Amino acid sequence: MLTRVGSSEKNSYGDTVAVAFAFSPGMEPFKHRQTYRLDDGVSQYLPFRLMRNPSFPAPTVAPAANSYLGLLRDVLSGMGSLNKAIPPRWFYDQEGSKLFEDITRLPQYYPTRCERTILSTYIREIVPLLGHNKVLVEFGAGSATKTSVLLGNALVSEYIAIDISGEFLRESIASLQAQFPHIPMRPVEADFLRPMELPHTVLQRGGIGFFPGSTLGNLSEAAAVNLLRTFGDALGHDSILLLGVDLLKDEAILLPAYDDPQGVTARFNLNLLHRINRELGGDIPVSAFKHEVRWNEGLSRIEMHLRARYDVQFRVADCSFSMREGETIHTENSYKYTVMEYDRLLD
Ligand code: AVI
Repeated sequence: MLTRVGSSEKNSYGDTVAVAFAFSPGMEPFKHRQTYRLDDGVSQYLPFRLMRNPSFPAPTVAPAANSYLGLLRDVLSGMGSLNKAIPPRWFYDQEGSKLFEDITRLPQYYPTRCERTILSTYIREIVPLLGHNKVLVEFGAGSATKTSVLLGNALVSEYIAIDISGEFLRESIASLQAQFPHIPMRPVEADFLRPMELPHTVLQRGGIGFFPGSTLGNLSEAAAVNLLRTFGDALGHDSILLLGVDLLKDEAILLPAYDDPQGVTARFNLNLLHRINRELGGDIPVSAFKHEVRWNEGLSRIEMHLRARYDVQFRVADCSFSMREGETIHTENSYKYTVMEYDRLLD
């Protein structure tokens, strides 16, 4: 069932959902909210939020792309820690981006399907809220498959697609451009987690930030709040953010979504080791590792790890590492929010 969540409706967990808030001007970026969610009976639902942004200064820091040094720093520091971990943004090289697209088509991976349904069902209601002739800015655009729903219905003056995986992004934008030849499009290879300066047209005309896919859920709460502030800064005065976040649901739905029997998510996770070998001259024996998914109830998050099947030693960029059987490299968190927690995050 699709619902627009009003200010006093109950969700299936019984808590009240509030959608309109007033913040101190200039203190918090996003003021007015509207939520759309999908509840298909097995608590598979996911909201979109529309938020309006009051006045904000624009930062001047340049974006950092998918750099060798960034990968080297994160791998050496993450592998040198007591609890080994590598940030999930390094999943998305050309191969990883393709594997992620395969994940989004898996029957077990519900978020992409749910979001598309919400967007296309409510597009007539969403479009007037977006205004006219603003610049659409998608953060982490990837294959930009949901964007065509917005581009085909909203009146936007330009489309800027930001993604860390440049080659993959350029290919996706080329096919989107063929579909919408009248809309100027700009692919920008950048890490949207860093403060960024967007083309001046965004500040002139106002921006519509588009951040679907529940990528916000891959960040800790503090990092998620920082990111929303970064978006507010980059989009500037009188902008809007359309945001998709996955909600808490049953473990029986969550686990197969991240550990599909077809092994696609396992290949996605293990590709990180192949990438390290390829790009940092590593000799990690990839077959010594297996994909592991855990539901961390206390922290309300899915965790992905790479578990050593046996004691293993390897080198990366002339540094030696050893891991004991059963030891893991923590590669991703995917937080699942209740509507109340999500609202608190936005507050
Ligand atoms: C990109 N991100 C929101 C996905 C998620 O669901 O956390 C990444 C992913 N990892 C495994 N499957 C999908």
